[in-house]
Amino acid sequence: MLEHPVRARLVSRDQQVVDVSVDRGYRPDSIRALAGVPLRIVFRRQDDDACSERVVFSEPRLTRRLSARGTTTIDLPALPPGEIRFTCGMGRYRGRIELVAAYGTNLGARLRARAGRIDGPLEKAATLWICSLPPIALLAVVALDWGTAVAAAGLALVVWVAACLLAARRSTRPT
Ligand SMILES: [Cu+2]
Repeated sequence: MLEHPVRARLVSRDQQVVDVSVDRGYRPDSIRALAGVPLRIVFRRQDDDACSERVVFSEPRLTRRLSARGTTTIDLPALPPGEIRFTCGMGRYRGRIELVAAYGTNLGARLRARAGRIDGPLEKAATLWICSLPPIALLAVVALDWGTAVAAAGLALVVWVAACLLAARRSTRPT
């Protein structure tokens, strides 16, 4: 089963490392790492299962024998963004590595960055409105009924559009 991805540790500008324990499956079985930076995977085998003896990578295609009850280091070169899958010899145990160009920031920072790139007042108003929906929904759950929440959302939309149009007019007015 896929768990929440574990990030590889960036130990230097050109080396990232992740430890994977092998015990009738891989833990973690979902890894996130940076594209363009060589990745070292240290497999630590903790079972005698014949299944765990070999690990097969999809990209680059390679097969390695994992030493019994010890560690095996596999170095992957710098790779482009994408997904690498690794399995045991028979494909029963599975893991994946997601190679990303950069680690995502939190949702708030992404929304702010997006809002900063929006030009038109109507687009800005729409974005602000969408951002104000979660608190309105929360308010509806806590205090109001859904009819009031819809009215509040509608009112918020009108207010945002009016405010953004006003702000746009003010900023384009010659001084
Ligand atoms: Cu197997």
